[in-house]
Amino acid sequence: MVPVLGYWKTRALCQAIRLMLKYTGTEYEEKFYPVGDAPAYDKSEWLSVKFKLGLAFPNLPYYIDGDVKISQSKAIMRYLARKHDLCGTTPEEVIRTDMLEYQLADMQNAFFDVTYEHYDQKDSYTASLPAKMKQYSDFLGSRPWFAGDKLTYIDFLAYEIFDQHLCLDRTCLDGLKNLQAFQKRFEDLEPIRKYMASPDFIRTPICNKYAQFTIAEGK
Ligand SMILES: N[C@@H](CCC(=O)N[C@@H](CS)C(=O)NCC(=O)O)C(=O)O
Repeated sequence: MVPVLGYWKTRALCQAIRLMLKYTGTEYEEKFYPVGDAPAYDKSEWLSVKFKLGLAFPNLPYYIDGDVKISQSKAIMRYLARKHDLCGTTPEEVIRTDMLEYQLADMQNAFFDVTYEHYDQKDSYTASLPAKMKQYSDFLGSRPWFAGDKLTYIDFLAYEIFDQHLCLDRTCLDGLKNLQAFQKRFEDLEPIRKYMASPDFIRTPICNKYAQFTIAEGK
């Protein structure tokens, strides 16, 4: 049986996992849980199985690979990274991936806070982005990838979170040439290029139906 990835049919927390699965050529099945229309946003298909899948902490996304049952998006990414040698190896690389994982997770939470709960704060949020993005730019410096010379799982997360931010504010990487080059370098990875050109690729929506942000406002 191939592994199963369960999530909504959105990018949100799952897309970086999909990118890793496609990059590593992993065969998997994707289980998309539908969400009904407003005002009820019926999630009964997910809720009817949520506590029956054997997950210790039932949530979406989940990844079930035989006896291995994982929730928490970053734990799924680390599992795949260990399997496919996409972890940092030197102490410096490990510190860089650890630090960036938590930094990006904070940023992802802030993005969802604005897009789902406080869209009235969008302008102040986007105004704060140049300073935040400059920190990532300085951290990357002249390295090709965030850990150093080698691609790691953290690059999948960074690429995806930067791209989601570009959809919210297409100017947020302006002037940051190394981050723009990083995004392009990632998109040019052969399996990623193929995936993005395939009908399987989910470009939109980023957020679920009940978010206040819609992709129409992005690119
Ligand atoms: N920290 C968790 C957050 C998971 C989460 O909030 N999942 C949302 C989707 S973005 C959800 O709808 N979960 C289903 C549920 O709460 O039943 C992760 O990174 O996986």
